[in-house]
Parts: sequence; structure tokens; C-alpha cells
Amino acid sequence: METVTQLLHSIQDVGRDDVRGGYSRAVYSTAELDLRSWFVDQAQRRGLDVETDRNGIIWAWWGKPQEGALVTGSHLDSVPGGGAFDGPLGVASALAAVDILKNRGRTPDRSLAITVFPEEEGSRFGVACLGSRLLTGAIDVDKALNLRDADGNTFADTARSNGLDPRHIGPDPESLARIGQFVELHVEQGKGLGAHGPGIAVGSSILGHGRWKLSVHGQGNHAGTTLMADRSDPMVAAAQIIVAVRDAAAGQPDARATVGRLTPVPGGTNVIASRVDMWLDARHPDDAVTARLIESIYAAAQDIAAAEGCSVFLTEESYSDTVHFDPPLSRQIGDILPGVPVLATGAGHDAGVLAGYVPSAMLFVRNPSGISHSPEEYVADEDADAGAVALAEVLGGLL
Ligand code: HGY
Ligand code: MN
Ligand code: MN
Repeated sequence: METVTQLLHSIQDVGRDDVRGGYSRAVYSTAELDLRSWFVDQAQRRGLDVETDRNGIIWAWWGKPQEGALVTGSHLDSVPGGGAFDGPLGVASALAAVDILKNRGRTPDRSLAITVFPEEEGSRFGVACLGSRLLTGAIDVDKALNLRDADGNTFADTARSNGLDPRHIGPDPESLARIGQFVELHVEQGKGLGAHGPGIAVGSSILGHGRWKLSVHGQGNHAGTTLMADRSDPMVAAAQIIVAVRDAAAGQPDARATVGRLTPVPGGTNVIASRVDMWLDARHPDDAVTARLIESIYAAAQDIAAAEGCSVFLTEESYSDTVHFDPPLSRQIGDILPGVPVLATGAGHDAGVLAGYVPSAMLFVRNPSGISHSPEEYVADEDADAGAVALAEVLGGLL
């Protein structure tokens, strides 16, 4: 029986990013495929029956696949330069929890499955929780199949080259019916748990969040022969828009808005860009506030672009409403883990997508600094192991 920390230790060199630091494990990259193989091997060593469904979700079954099963799991893909725990902690803890239950001699009254969802981060194809959105029908299939990565590969082609048939990708009510209840354990991405007290929390909600693409169009030109007065430089407009994004969110209590990704076209050192694409991530507990925030950001962006002789276009790429986890299930978990605090989260998760379809809940494990989506993400060994025990108690109590 391996502890969570031993399980995570066994994958600590998979997908290391020497340039960014941390890990870059994009969906269907070599690194993520290696992690999938690792998971399948670990599941089979525990006598679980493993299958991959038509959307690329891996299911590892303790008991026969059946409707209404108890399901736990998370993801193995990461953001670029991400931490070691976001995703893998939930998967490793599920494996460790099965060990704990088996060691206690538990034989489930109903089947239990561990799931690994692809493209939770949306780092390659731009839409977060793509796997769980496909499973539930929360994304238009044609939109999903035609999503492209930075190299222009479509999701359809990438799925096909990884053994899936794009004609069968999409809503899977039969698989969804197998989820009677879903519980996801995840590293806390914030400091709600603090340094003392219980290192575990139950999730209450996920605030609404979305992604928008802003494209600023200007006049590409030569950096040396174009006088400053003759320029329509979209990079200069983009820089001001990024500050306007910060100012708009800072002016709205509890709002968060981020431009973390920007691509100048063509991107030459001695070239005035003709276009700048940038991606906006905006979030707020009240979906109407988020909508207003985006409107105000777009209006400011249009004024800024016009003043620089440029134009700007906004397109929504994905949006998830604020989600409240299943109160009866969360209460059950609270009864199993008495005294455990309840935390809202600002991070999206597959459990958040599934919560719209099946009773879902989350457990968070202490991350002392709260830093995530960064190589500095951290969970102490004793908290990671306590998380696996807590998950085992919860699963044991629900089985
Ligand atoms: O972006 C998020 O909130 C999650 O980490 N995918
Ligand atoms: Mn994440
Ligand atoms: Mn995650």
C-alpha cells in the first residue's frame, strides 16, 4: 500500500518544464499520456477494471460498471508551468483511499469508480473541463471538435490520433447515469484552511467564471522606418487594455479578471504587430456582475483601441455559472467528517460541471501558501495523507 506522497513521488519527473519551472502536462501530450499509463497501471495493480470512454475519460471500477455508482476522481493535465498537486493529488488520493478501504476489508455495497477527466485546465484547446462538458453535453460537440491548439491541431484530429472516434465524441448519458454521486478531492487553491486546524475542507460553491478572447487589430509595419506619429500599434493598445482590465476588476468587490496569455502577430522584435490576441479570464460569484464587468471592459477596450488607431473584437470562449455543491451530499460528508470547515472556491473543477447533472461535492486539502497554477503549489506530506484518509472515510461512508 503506497501513501499519496509515495504515489505522487512516482510521477514527480513526468512533464517537468525546465523553461517555465513546474510541470507542463497538456492533454494528450507525452507527459499526460505517461500519467494516464501510470494511472491505469496503478488501478490495475489494485484489481480495478479500467476502461476509457468515448470522450477519453478513464474509469477504474471497483465492482462492475453500473448505474448510480459512487465516483471520485480528478484530472492529470496541468496548466503550463503548473504545480505537482492540481489534479494529480485527487487522483492519487483516490487510489490511496481504495487501498485504505481494501485494507479495512471493506467490500462495497455498490460499485466505486475512479475517473480521470481530460483537458480540465483547457490549456491546450482553450475550454476548461472539456471532458466533463462533453460527457454531460455542456458543450456543443461541433464547437469542441473544431477547437484548435496553438499549432492548429483540432481536438477531433488529436482525439482520433489518441484512439478516439470523433464521430462518437459527445453527450454520453449511459456513462453519466453511472455517476450516482461524485466526490472530487483537490489541493486548495487559496488560503482558506490557513496554517493551523484541520487540513481538510468541504467545498460549498465554485464562483462563476469565463474566458474571452480579445483581438486588437492595428497596422503591421517596420519598427525602424515607421515614425511614432504614424503608428497604429495594437501592442500599445493591448498594454492599456490590460491595465483597464485590472482597474475594472479592482473596482468590483470580489471580482477577479486576468490576462495571462497574449500573442502578438507576427511577433517579431523589429516588427510593429498587426494584431494582438489576448485572453481574459474573469470571475465573480454573481454571474450578472461578471456580465457587466465584461461589458465595461469591452467598452474601455474599444475606446483605448480607437485612440491608438486600432480596433478590438471580443469573443466569449467559455462560461460556467456559479455552482453550489449538492447540500444533502455535503451534509452527509459533514456528518462523516465532523467539524470540517466549509469553503467556497474561486477555481473551476470537473465536479463543478458535474454538479449541474449529478450530486457532486469536493474536498480540499491544505496548501499553506494558497499559491496554485505555479511551481510553488505545495501540500505537506501529512496533509496529503490526511486527505486520503478523509476521502477514504467519505467514500466508505457513502458506499
Ligand atoms: O481555471 C480554473 O479555475 C481551474 O484550475 N481549471
Ligand atoms: Mn487548475
Ligand atoms: Mn484542478
